[in-house]
Amino acid sequence: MAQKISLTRYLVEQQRADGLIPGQLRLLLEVVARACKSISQAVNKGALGGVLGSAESENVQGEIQKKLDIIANEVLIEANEWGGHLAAMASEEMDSIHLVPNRYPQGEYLLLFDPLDGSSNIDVNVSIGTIFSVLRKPENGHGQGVQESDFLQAGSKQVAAGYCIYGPQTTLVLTVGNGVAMFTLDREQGSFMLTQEDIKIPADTKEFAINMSNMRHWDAPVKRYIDECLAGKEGPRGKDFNMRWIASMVADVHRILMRGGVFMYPWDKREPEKAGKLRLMYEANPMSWLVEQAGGAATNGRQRILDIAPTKLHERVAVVLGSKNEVERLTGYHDPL
Ligand code: AHM
Ligand code: MG
Repeated sequence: MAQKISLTRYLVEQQRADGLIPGQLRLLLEVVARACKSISQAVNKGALGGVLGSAESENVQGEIQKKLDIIANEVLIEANEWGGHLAAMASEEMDSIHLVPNRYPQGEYLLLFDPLDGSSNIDVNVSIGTIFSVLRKPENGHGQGVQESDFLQAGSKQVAAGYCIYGPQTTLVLTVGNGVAMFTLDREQGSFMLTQEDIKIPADTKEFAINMSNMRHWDAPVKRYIDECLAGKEGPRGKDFNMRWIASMVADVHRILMRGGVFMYPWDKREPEKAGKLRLMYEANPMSWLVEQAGGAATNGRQRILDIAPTKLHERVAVVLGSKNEVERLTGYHDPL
């Protein structure tokens, strides 16, 4: 039987092989994985752990927080504060950045996360997940400690990105820029074990994911694309399409990494001043990099997501990602920038 490879061993071997993972980054990824294990335990306990339901507070996006949103956020902060690998963190659940307290050594990385994505699925026992993105702290000219502006780097500057999905299995999916690897949590051993390497998304698909209830609010290119899919064999695409919408981006992206598909959360007329629902820095950027590393594509309809220069921490963005040929088709339906 082939030898099983733990996440720890995988990271050590990556560090040795091509230096893609410096020591501090390896420690960071181990700590994030440990935090995800602990979030997975809380998610698993559900009602028995008293973790379900609303926390009756609001985050900076004006969304009601669930108890597990707050628990997951605290787990990630506490796990990452003291190891010396980070300079600061940012989260969907915190208005502003969280600096590593002075009593701990400062590291050279910045960590961004959506501690528990798919919040509307928490109380109904449907897959949810943690999404994370790692940037290097820039050499800043402002001569002060880390500031929010230090986080405002394009997604192409990420040095690691991934997610952990809490579903029938707990699975960590990771890239450090040389492909996408997947690790499944072995609960008896307490470790993430490598279960798939070099994941590839097929360029073509017959499956799309979009919240169809928003159809009347979409822009013409998105309407056209979906209308053509719905027309099936008799329509211009000449094939029947299937639809999935889990309402947890982690679960929808995971399916796309496993078997292809296209995921869309486009701009819509409900809140025209917002570019989209999803957040650029800790949702769209890490997912876009994973998808590109798996041979797929990710745009906001007009532009490659990883090229967008962010202007604020909680910036929103329209998202089209997944199988390359479908993403290119829908992007082609939009007017160029
Ligand atoms: P969240 O981070 O507050 O959970 O919101 C993001 C989620 C995504 O996971 C998912 O794709 C989307 O919101 C679902 O939105 P909707 O309920 O509008 O379909
Ligand atoms: Mg989210």
